[in-house]
Amino acid sequence: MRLIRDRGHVHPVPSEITPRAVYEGRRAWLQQLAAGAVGGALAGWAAREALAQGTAGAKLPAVRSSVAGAVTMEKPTALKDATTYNNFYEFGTDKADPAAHAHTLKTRPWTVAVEGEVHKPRSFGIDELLKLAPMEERIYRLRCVEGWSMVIPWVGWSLSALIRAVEPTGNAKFVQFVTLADRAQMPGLRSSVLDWPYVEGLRLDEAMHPLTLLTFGLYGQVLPNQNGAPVRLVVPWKYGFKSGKSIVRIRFVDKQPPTSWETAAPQEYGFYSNVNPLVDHPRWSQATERRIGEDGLLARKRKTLMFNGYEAQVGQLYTGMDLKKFF
Ligand SMILES: Nc1nc2c(c(=O)[nH]1)N[C@H]1C(S)=C(S)[C@@H](COP(=O)(O)O)O[C@H]1N2
Ligand SMILES: [Mo]
Repeated sequence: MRLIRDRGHVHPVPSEITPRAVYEGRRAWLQQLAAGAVGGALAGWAAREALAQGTAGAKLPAVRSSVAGAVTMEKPTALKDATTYNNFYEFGTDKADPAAHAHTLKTRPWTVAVEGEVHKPRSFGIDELLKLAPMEERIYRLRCVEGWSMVIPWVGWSLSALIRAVEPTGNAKFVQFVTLADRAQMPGLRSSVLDWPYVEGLRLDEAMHPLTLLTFGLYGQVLPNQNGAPVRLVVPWKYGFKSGKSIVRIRFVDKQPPTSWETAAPQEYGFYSNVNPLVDHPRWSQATERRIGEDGLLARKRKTLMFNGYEAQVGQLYTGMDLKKFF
């Protein structure tokens, strides 16, 4: 700080003092800003900044989707259930583990490398992905192979937008999704339940289907870490494990790629894994499901629907296929 001397006294330069009123006003303003009470441009700036940082709870605005089948009228599962009852084995195998441990996941900076059989391979920063296509709200049923389901308002855009941007070559027949595997951030990697990184895959036409959602949020907010921040897939007509979380690489390939669950137990988990009440898991029936939030003595089990209720939209992808063989 510069000082002025006058008649033996030493003062700071007036311009370098923050007057008390200004200081206090600023503090009040920051508090208001944090509380979301400041309207207009400043709040807009704060919201964009929170979104850019991937801050938990940051607003992720979206428009209602017009894609056929994208919005089920079923009652959404409570946000609390959707964010505390999770499968994300990189953070432990207990349903409560991801919510308890995923705070160590660093979601910025984040890049997704897109490579393989494409004319325009490139890396996307998460900020570029957030702007690549308009965010849509999709209210999807998600059914886990374990026999429970949820209804979640996801936020994202059709993966087809990204696929078009990188221009697959004629050799691209499948898409592989590779997710983060970092021991420093993910305590669950010490366990060998699965081969890490967690990998998943789709046939190219499944990946191009408008219902296949590259997902950045739920309930109008940035994805909580335990739900696969900062970017995951949601494929609503397949068992939940096809929807890989915290994706870092998307690879276009000519042959059906290995997937973590098929590698771990090929007789139990096939590549397709379409929700199908007619094909039982070798150790349990797939005919019914328990809707999370409807538990309790009086809760009735729901009948599991073919393709999880999305048959009208996706059934034609599988015409002529023996779905007992390609399970
Ligand atoms: N990387 C990764 N992605 C994953 C998993 C996982 O263990 N690791 N579990 C899958 C399973 S089995 C399910 S049911 C869904 C659960 O998503 P949710 O917790 O957001 O509901 O995530 C899938 N994606
Ligand atoms: Mo699952």
